[in-house]
Parts: sequence; structure tokens; C-alpha cells
Amino acid sequence: MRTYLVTGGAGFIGSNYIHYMFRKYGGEIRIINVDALTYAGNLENLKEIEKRDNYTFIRADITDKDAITKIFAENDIDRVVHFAAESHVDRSIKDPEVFVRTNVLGTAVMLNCAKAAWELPDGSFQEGRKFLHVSTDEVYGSLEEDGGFFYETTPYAPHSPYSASKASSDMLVRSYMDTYRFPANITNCSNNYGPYQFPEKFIPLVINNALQGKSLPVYGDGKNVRDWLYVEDHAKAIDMVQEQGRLFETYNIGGHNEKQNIEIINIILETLQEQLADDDPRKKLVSRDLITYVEDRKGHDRRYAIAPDKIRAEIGWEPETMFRDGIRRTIQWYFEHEDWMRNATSGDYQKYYAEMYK
Ligand code: NAD
Ligand code: TDX
Repeated sequence: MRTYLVTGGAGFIGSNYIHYMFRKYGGEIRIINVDALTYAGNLENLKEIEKRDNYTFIRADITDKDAITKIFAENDIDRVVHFAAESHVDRSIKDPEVFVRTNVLGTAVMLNCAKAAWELPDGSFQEGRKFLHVSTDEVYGSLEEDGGFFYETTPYAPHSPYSASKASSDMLVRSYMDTYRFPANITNCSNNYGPYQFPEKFIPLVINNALQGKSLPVYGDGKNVRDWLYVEDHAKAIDMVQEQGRLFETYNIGGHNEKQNIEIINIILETLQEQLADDDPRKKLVSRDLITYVEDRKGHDRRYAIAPDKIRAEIGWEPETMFRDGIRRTIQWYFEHEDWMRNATSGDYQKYYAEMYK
């Protein structure tokens, strides 16, 4: 049975990935989820699977070398899928240091511990071991409004402390591949949306605020462009890269779904109006009048757009979820998980953890 060590599995994409993997492989795999449970980590995301025999949660910080070494020593890890990171650009602008600590030092620790566990006396690596580093399109910097895409060969040009820390972590992974032939892949994905996304991020923030009749903050002129991908399509791509991709390669993941932020707000407002019942009091609150232009994000990247040609040609991955469908599913999920949203915004999930793991 193949054993996965997933870091950051209590976060947004990591938890969606774990759900996806159990749906796909059932009892054929084992997953060990290592997460420090920062403000972004939420064990409620994994409630349905926490009792599975082939799932284990370990609370640990990826910068804690002793803890990570112990996990490798006690478990025969075949695959590492490394999500754990500080992930929010606005927080990185306010407090960059923790981004360097977790994203750079944490990745160094993960690489070093995996290398120590998997390396053979002759410097080669045990057959079949693989490390996948989950990264972002933000490492490539910003595109002009009217042209170009990010390819795997696009030079790195990060602007925010977040993207600079992710770029540094990617460089460390590259250095391990180049120096030691360490068996790894890097994926650089565009903006994700879907269930379990923490409401500091744009799409869940807009959904949550609109339902409460709170203002919808738009940075700058609202015309910044992001390339949105439904999170399950990302989870599938990660698995396909790890199983079918060529080792030592980088794959960009994205779906040619570019939208201006203001378009996103309008689509969310329309979809909320469609999905709310006529007698639901929230229906009257959801309105374009809530849109509020606010001061721009410092160093705000204008446009991101991924060219997914390589992953499509080599691996046959394609995004499956059309944006309107993905937004409908996401809104439906938030309707059905009002408690999740309340707890996530109030910090109550930490109480859940304390009760669960006394
Ligand atoms: P998230 O903030 O929702 O989750 C991060 C998780 O990592 C949390 O569970 C948190 O508790 C954990 N974590 C943070 N610091 C840790 C530490 N020191 N030790 C152990 N665990 C720690 O993030 P996300 O949006 O799910 O992103 C996951 C990964 O995907 C990140 O590496 C991010 O850079 C990358 N990514 C995100 C997006 C996106 O749109 N959200 C797009 C492309 C790539
Ligand atoms: O209140 C807001 N108002 C607003 O206009 C927020 C929170 C965001 N925005 C804008 C900024 C961006 O142009 O919306 C866009 C999306 O913002 P975020 O959700 O913060 O995402 P972004 O900064 O694009 O980064 C995301 O995608 C790439 C993730 O947070 C990263 O982890 C990932 O690497």
C-alpha cells in the first residue's frame, strides 16, 4: 500500500486533495496529513474522513526538523505532496517573516528529511519515491493586460513577499533535483476556488459578505485579472503529474479562465440571486450597491494567465469544471456549510481541535 505524506492537508487545497485521493483510491493508499493548524488549518475540513483506518493526522510544524525526521523514521513514505505554506498575499505584505520561515525554511526541512530518508549509499534514491512541490503562478510575476501567458520557461519575477517566498522554495526544489537528482516535480497553479476556502480569499469573502449585506471591497479599479481553476481540477492535476509526469519537470496548471475581479463579483451576485429562494431574507441584501472600491493592494500584480500546454500534451490533463458551474457548486457548498463559515470566521475550529485531541 502506497503511503503519502501530505503537508498542509488541513488547509483549503490540501483538504480538497485528500478528499479527492480517498474518492479515487479508497483503501488502496494511506495518507498521513502533517499540519501545524495555523489560522488557515481547519480539521473540520476533514471530518468525514478522520476515522478512516488509512488516514492519520499529525500536528507538526514543517520547520521542526526533529518532528519531520521522526515522521519519516516511523513511516515508510512513498510520496510527499507538499502544500503547507503561508498563502495569503495581503498577510505577506503586513508580516513577511513568517512567509520566509514556513515557505522557505519549511520547504528546506521537507526536502532535507525526504532526502535523508530516501537516499541510498551510492547517492541514488530508493525506487518509486517522489516529492511533489505545490507552487503558484505568482512566481512568474505580472503580465500585461493585452498579452502573453506564463509558460514553464517564463523567468521568475515575483513581486510580493508571498510570491518571493514561493519562488525561493521552488528554487530550493530545483537545486535538489539538479544537485542530487532528487526525485521531485514542481507544479505552478493559477488561482483556485471551491469548498473549504478560507474567507480571507477573494471569492469566499465576496460570497460571505454579500450574504450578510456587507460591502464588497474591490482593490484599485477592479480590473486585475486572475485565471481561476476549480480546486478539484487542481487536485486531479497534482495526482496525474505525480503518477504520469516526467520526474524533475515543472508543470503549469490552469484552465484559460481569465476574469477581471469586478466580473467575478458580478457573476457571484447573479448566481446568489439565482440560487437563493424568493422568501430567503438574504436575497434582498445581495446587491451591486455593496460593491465598494477601496485602496489598491501594494504592488498588486495586474494579470496572471497560465499556458497549460505542457500538462495537456504530456499528461492529458484538462480542467473539467466550467467557471459558472464551479461557482454554483461553491456557493451551494457554502449554503450547506454555514456553520463551517461561522467557525472559520470566529476561530471556533480550534476548540474543535482541543476537544478532539485532548
Ligand atoms: P491555506 O492557507 O488554505 O492552507 C495552508 C495549510 O498549511 C494550513 O492548513 C496551515 O495550517 C498549514 N501550515 C501553514 N504553516 C505551516 C507550518 N509551518 N507547518 C505545517 N503546516 C503549516 O493554503 P492553500 O490555499 O490551500 O494553498 C496550499 C498550497 O497551494 C500553498 O503552497 C500555496 O502556495 C499553493 N497554491 C495556492 C493557490 C490558491 O489559489 N489558493 C494557487 C496555487 C498554489
Ligand atoms: O478583498 C479583496 N478585494 C480584492 O479586490 C481581496 C481579498 C482580493 N481582491 C483582489 C486581489 C486579487 O487581484 O482579488 C484578486 C484575488 O485575490 P486573492 O484571493 O487574495 O488571491 P491572489 O492574491 O490572486 O492569490 C491567490 O492565488 C494564487 C492565492 O491566495 C495564492 O495562495 C495563490 O498562490
